[in-house]
Amino acid sequence: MKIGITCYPTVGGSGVIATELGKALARNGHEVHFIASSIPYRLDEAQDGIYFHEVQVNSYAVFQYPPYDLALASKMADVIKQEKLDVLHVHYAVPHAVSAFLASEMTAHPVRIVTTLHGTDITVLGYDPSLSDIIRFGIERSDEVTAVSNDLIRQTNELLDITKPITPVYNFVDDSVYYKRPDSGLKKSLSIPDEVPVMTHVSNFRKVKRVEDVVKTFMRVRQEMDVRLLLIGDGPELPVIRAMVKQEGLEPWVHITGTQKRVADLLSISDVKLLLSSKESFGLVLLEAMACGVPVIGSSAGGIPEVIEEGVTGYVVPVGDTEAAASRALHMLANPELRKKMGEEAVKRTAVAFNKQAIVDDYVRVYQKACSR
Ligand code: GMT
Repeated sequence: MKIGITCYPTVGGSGVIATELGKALARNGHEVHFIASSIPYRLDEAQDGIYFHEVQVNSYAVFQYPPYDLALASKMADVIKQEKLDVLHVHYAVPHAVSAFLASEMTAHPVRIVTTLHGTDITVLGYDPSLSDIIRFGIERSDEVTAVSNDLIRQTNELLDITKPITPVYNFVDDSVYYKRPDSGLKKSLSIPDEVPVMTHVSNFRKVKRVEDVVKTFMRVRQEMDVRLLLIGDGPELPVIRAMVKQEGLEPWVHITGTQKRVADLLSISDVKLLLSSKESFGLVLLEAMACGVPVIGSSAGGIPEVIEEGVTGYVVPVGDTEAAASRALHMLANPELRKKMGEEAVKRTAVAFNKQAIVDDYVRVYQKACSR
């Protein structure tokens, strides 16, 4: 098949999934055309069967805002015509599904539109009455729609009153990147003694991630045992978290690493991973940790309970309940055998329930269904 893929190219779960999916599709013999405003972050190596079409957004004086959605639609229409795409798979309903609809109207070639919902387009923008009609339009004009968790489907139906069936297709993790690696001196380089356990959080430090709850959980655990905290990633809340760490006098025990390419190495020296968000349609970072053999503690938000098998690969705690998160973390960290067992179960679960090839095949079935219409 000839497949176009549009995603946000920046660091973030939706871009990671879109890019890894495109790479896997090309390896399986499909021709994949990425259409985005810059080369997606994970598309760092040349690969047969992969093409990139850059969307250039010009900023003319008459425009108050650069017209990304129109430039994207216009580029999509060009690529559909030139490459005779069978499917255009867009990640995010707004603006991408709407641009895709516009592009398909601009060309006579019968391309099928597949839209994947990742979360923020529904759980944040869906609450904005000025946007809900256009999000619904983007979804309803797509030939097939998928969402990354059952909870996201429930929220989409509830918030937007959607009647169109939405297929759940979970996220996956690449186990050739995310696996438990031997510690080649990383703990030492961070001045963390071998026997001291490590708690880790990875995110884009947006408000919804509630990183202050991670720090509070860590402080509570620290009252009982020696432990370190790794904060990986960057985003608007990082200065607030940095200030909190300083004010609480936690600097010697908290390592703020910023955005990292060596996430799998950092996860491999971690003993527990925390994701305590108020909204989270899936939580790809949980899967990345689980694949590295790290048990996880997540909040009960959105799709997180679909990722964690309660009591087997980690624990789910109510949003905002840092006492519960700390008690679960202490229970795990004080029982190395339990922690190890949960880590092993986590690796198994990622390989079975979130298997990359199986999920890539699920997407191909969705494309075939769209094309058979
Ligand atoms: O979490 C973010 O802020 C980034 C966002 C994105 O666009 O990458 O993540 C969303 O999509 C990921 C991939 O499907 C999911 O794993 C995240 O849970 C989801 N984020 C939210 O729902 C807040």
